[in-house]
Amino acid sequence: MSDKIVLTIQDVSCFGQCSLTVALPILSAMGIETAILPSAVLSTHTGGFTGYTFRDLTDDLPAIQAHWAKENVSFDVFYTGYVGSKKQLSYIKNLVSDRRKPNAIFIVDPVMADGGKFYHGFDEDFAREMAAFMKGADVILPNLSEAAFLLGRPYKEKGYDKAYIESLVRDLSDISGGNVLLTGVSFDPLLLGVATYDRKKDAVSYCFDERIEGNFHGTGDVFASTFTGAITCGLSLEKAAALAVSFTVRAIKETLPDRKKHWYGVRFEKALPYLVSEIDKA
Ligand code: PXL
Repeated sequence: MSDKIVLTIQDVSCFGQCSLTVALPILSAMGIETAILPSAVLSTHTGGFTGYTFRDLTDDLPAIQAHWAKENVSFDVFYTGYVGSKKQLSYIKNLVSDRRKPNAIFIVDPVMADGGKFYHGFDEDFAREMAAFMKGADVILPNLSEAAFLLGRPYKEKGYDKAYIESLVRDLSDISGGNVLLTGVSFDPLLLGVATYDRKKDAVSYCFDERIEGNFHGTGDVFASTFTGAITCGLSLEKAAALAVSFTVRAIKETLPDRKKHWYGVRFEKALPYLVSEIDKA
């Protein structure tokens, strides 16, 4: 079991099973001490609800960082997700370099888009800032839409080949300087998964599982949290990607019987015993 401390930076969507309400239970179930830095507090996530509240916490960040510095609080792993403002990106960058332990790992999920469209409140300008923010990240976890916006290229949902995916992951890695997990990749209508680029080995590998038709909100956060936990526990890049894929698929399957009513997220909680047993075996 890992004795590393993860700091995850993303919003609190009070209702809706995403961001911190997903990351914290997943990392805790994996036995990992997890500190949180909420980037914003929303009454719900923005994917399908209307009229949600949004409190931006950007201005709280410098004081939180200063207090942690005074208390000598530092972290082994940083995992960033949904970040509410451009100004916050520069505060977070500063915090990561200030509060890192030697050999700390920096994981960035550049949450901003899906299905070829930006989430509410994000635009090309934010994508440019996010690309700059990712420099120096050890691992980045974009989906295909985020990859397209980060590289300023048209979004391709399907009809691509391995050469296209491999040029995307290599170009993304040139932006960050680290490893890349590109999610939502599919070469076969029955399979969906992730392309992993290991920069040191200059090698691309793939991990697929069954494709379950439809859009499941919050699965990017389930995936990124599981991956972060697995890396923190010492799994290799490929094994961490494979565990994140299989746990995400299980979380989706738990939701299927109740899908209409439970449209806003996935019932990942029901799949946590599987995650615990897999991480115990690893
Ligand atoms: O799951 C990504 C996410 C996180 N946080 C908020 C969101 C979304 C996606 O829509 O709206 C607030």
